[in-house]
Amino acid sequence: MSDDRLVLHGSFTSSSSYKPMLFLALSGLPFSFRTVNLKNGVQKEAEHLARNRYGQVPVLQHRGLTLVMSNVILDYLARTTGRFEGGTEQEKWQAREWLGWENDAVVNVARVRHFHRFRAVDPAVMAFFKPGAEAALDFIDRHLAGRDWLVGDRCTIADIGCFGRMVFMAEGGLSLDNRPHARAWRERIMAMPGFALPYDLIPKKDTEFAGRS
Ligand SMILES: N[C@@H](CCC(=O)N[C@@H](CS)C(=O)NCC(=O)O)C(=O)O
Repeated sequence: MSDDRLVLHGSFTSSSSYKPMLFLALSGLPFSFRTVNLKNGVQKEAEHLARNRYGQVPVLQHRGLTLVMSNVILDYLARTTGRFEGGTEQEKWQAREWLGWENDAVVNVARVRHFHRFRAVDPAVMAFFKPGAEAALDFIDRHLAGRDWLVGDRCTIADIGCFGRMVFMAEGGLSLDNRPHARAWRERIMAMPGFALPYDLIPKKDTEFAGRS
């Protein structure tokens, strides 16, 4: 396979995998998807650890490079394709600032969902993480009052990163029902060409995506 082809390793249950997957789907770029079965622990096997020392997904391989961490991958994809970049130099940095915040705050939404869906935890643990998750959703809702996108006047990697990480929120008992600005933003993202939700987008087996022009 040409090393110019983007190869994404991920899992259909993973919000971190969904983030770059959504970028690629919205961009209409061709790429190869390689599934990593998290349930069977494939992420901890030597072959995958050679790609990702942390034993996690996602991983992006491109032009001889191996990239891990979903926000690093979004940064790389925006830089190399020019898609979903901020409109000005300041906005490019702001988009990355949101990704940094996302990794501190929106990740709590993913944790709450993880505890609900995959690993029962002591109620005290849930009580610790849930307010952080709700606060992250409130923060996004407040920021979006009077604006369409998190940064500037267009959809950027900030929107893809934050939305992507919170996408499974209903599985964690969280919602945007009382967050009208965030709800309208989600509808805006979902109306974009190429959009699909994770279970419709991320395959359970290795797949070649042709892309669209
Ligand atoms: N900070 C990392 C988090 C990656 C992560 O937590 N991946 C999860 C799936 S969403 C994973 O691989 N879990 C399996 C494991 O840790 O064994 C990123 O943004 O890529």
